[in-house]
Amino acid sequence: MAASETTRKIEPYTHAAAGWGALKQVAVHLIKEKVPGAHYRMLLQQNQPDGFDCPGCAWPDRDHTSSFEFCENGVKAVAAESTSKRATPDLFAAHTVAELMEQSDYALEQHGRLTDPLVYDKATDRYRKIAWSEAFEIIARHLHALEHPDQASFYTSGRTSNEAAFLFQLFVRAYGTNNFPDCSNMCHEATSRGLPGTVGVGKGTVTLDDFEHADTLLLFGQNPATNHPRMMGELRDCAKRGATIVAINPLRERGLERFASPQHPLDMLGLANDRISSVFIRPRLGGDYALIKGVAKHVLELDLAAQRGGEARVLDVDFIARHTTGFDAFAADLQAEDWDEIVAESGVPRAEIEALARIYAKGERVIATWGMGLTQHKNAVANVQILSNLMMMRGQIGKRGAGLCPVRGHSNVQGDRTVGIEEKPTQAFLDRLQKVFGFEPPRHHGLDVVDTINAMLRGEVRVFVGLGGNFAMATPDTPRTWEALRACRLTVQISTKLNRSHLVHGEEALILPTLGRTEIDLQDGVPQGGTVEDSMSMVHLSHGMNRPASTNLLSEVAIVAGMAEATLGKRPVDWAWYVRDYARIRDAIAQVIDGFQDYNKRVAKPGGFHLGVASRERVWQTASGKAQFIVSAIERDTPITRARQRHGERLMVLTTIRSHDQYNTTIYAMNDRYRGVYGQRDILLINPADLQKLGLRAGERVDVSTAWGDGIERRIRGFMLVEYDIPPGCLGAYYPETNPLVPLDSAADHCGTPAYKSIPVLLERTETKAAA
Ligand SMILES: Nc1nc2c(c(=O)[nH]1)N[C@H]1C(S)=C(S)[C@@H](COP(=O)(O)OP(=O)(O)OC[C@H]3O[C@@H](n4cnc5c(=O)[nH]c(N)nc54)[C@H](O)[C@@H]3O)O[C@H]1N2
Ligand SMILES: Nc1nc2c(c(=O)[nH]1)N[C@H]1C(S)=C(S)[C@@H](COP(=O)(O)OP(=O)(O)OC[C@H]3O[C@@H](n4cnc5c(=O)[nH]c(N)nc54)[C@H](O)[C@@H]3O)O[C@H]1N2
Ligand SMILES: [Mo]
Repeated sequence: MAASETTRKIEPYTHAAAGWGALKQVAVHLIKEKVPGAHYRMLLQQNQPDGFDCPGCAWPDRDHTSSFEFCENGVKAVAAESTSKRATPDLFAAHTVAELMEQSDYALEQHGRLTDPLVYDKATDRYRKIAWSEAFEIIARHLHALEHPDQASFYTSGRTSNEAAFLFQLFVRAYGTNNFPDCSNMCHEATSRGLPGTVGVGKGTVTLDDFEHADTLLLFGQNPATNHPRMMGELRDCAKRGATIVAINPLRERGLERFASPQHPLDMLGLANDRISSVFIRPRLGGDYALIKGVAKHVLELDLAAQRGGEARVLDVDFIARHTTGFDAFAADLQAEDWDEIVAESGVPRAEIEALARIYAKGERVIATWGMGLTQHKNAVANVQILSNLMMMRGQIGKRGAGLCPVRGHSNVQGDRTVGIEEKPTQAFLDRLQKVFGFEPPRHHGLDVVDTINAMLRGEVRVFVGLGGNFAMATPDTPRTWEALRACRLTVQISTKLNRSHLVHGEEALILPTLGRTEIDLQDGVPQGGTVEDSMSMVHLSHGMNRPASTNLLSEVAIVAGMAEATLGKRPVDWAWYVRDYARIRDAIAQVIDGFQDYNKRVAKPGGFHLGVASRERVWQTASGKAQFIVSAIERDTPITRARQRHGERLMVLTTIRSHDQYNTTIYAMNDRYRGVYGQRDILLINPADLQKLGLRAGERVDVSTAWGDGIERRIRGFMLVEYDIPPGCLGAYYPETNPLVPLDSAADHCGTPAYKSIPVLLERTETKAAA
């Protein structure tokens, strides 16, 4: 088991990120997953023009045709999928669900790939093999039995291809609901909802080419050496070119400081300067909004000073006049903001905020990137919008080498939204669906992730279908989410590997095993490709190369079509006809969604095509037709400030983050190399001053409970304290073990994302010695 693979230890990591350590880990993971030698060849095809798209992150591919871009965590993602281990019906015959529930999440995934469709048998508490046709009929029977289609909810995780996602939304809307919770609701939703208000499009405005021309990079709340390792190539090249790189992160992440590229021999030999960030700014958790506001305020002050001194303006007055509205109100709000408040709320000294403002103001071509550190807070939408405001002050949007760069998570999370996985579809999109397919789609908005859980708890959603993902573990308030799933009449999970969501199920339950992206998908004897859209709106085709893990797997496209046909017959389309050739689905997408004209032709070109983002061209699809400065305030009354009033200085704020050896809820191993944590995940990062203040010692075990004040006890037990360079009052721990602490109603304003990165908590020494 896990812990025996590496002994528990805490040992600070002193090398540059990546380097030899990364190469060594690749071998470790290929061997552990017993990846067949014949499959190694495919690693060279990862992100190559005629290869497959890495199922890891959404960072775009460099347009290189010969050299192989090495990525440790990409290899782990591929190794996890092309493992030779199998979770066959025998496994489920040998163990009841209750027994499997005793196994760790790590152990569950280690059973390997699912091989056959399975149905839950209540009498024996076991899953047993079932025919595909029978499985589809069970789904149809349940969907028909509902009084209203809104009593079913259809989740999508972001690995699903455009083709499968488009067919899924067509099926679900033809069935009659817009209930499309998706992983994006928990991820970059603040970006997708926040940016349309400022620049008109909920996507980033840069491409990789811009990184080659930027002179300044501001990296907010992301950990690329672990979560987007291929981004490190761009950061390294920018650093070598002399660009100024600023990391804004409460944790001093190793990979943001030093990085040795396995692509470059001098780096590997330690002969090159491996510095990444020139400046590190460390706000307290959730302090980014106040920090960015402070930077904007000082940019205004610098501009006034420049005017007084007769120097060149700091603001891009031409851009502001021609392209924006609302600047005066924004400027007035900045002027009225109090510096003491900014410093207190951000946790950053005024001198540092002013220094950051000077760096930003000096930059001719600035890119701002951001990850979950900005989007998983109560004020996440305000975070994204004020960053957009800041960039607009100097016209840093829609010019070469500059722009907004949200760094998405799942490899096709952006594409899934583009092709219609959206619980709040526009009327224009629905009109097009209606016109092309001749049915009346539901017009009212559907449920997102948190809404779905609440509706299940109220008995209003009775059927759940998950196209990928691990809903039971990724979502907040774990005990309540489990109660919600268990209250369903039917839960269906379309998955590659066994996970907790298969074990926390409804009265009836199905597991439908699917092909992964690395596998050959044959339809009518012809290999099919699937398309994905990366974080920079590049759409490309991906072809699997490995033999499928089992002969009884169906592609996601075929599974969606199977459910649709069993439920709706040939209405509104002949589903099987689409399955025979995915190019037909792409033609349908092109008819419904702008930007996809000649889809098949354009995607056949190596590297694919850019989907076009209006804001990148300085075309503003907002209400005013201009980019809009949005005024918002530092919030003074939040769940955290209220908890602090109740608990005083004992109150701590917890952020939940990814280790280096996990992919979301999939745990590859128990280590977090760059943070120096080995053989364990039940740890809590804490500042030494807080240990002293709370009368605790490093190495001791504590219980963590949420200070929410709603009478519900939310507690995790026996977490070991690890002294760490993290701002006072802040704690860090791994997701998903910490999800029981996140209240369902602790969600971001205007977008509903759970506030996974600012949980008010209290610590107590764990009572029993047994936990250690
Ligand atoms: N190997 C691997 N790759 C992945 C994933 C994975 O699990 N493993 N997950 C994928 C997915 S779905 C996603 S969304 C991305 C996630 O990629 P990231 O956004 O990098 O993910 P996280 O680990 O959640 O945390 C991000 C960083 O935010 C910082 N942070 C926490 N709170 C705050 C805050 O209040 N302010 C600021 N400024 N920073 C803060 C943390 O210290 C951490 O460095 O990665 C994707 N890629
Ligand atoms: N506390 C806390 N919670 C969080 C976060 C956090 O930072 N902190 N991050 C949130 C974020 S950003 C996200 S994106 C969500 C992630 O939420 P999800 O996307 O729901 O979770 P994953 O862990 O990525 O899903 C893993 C499962 O997907 C299945 N799978 C893998 N590949 C495929 C495939 O090709 N097809 C199909 N059908 N199934 C496949 C496997 O069975 C695997 O067990 O979690 C969120 N939850
Ligand atoms: Mo994500």
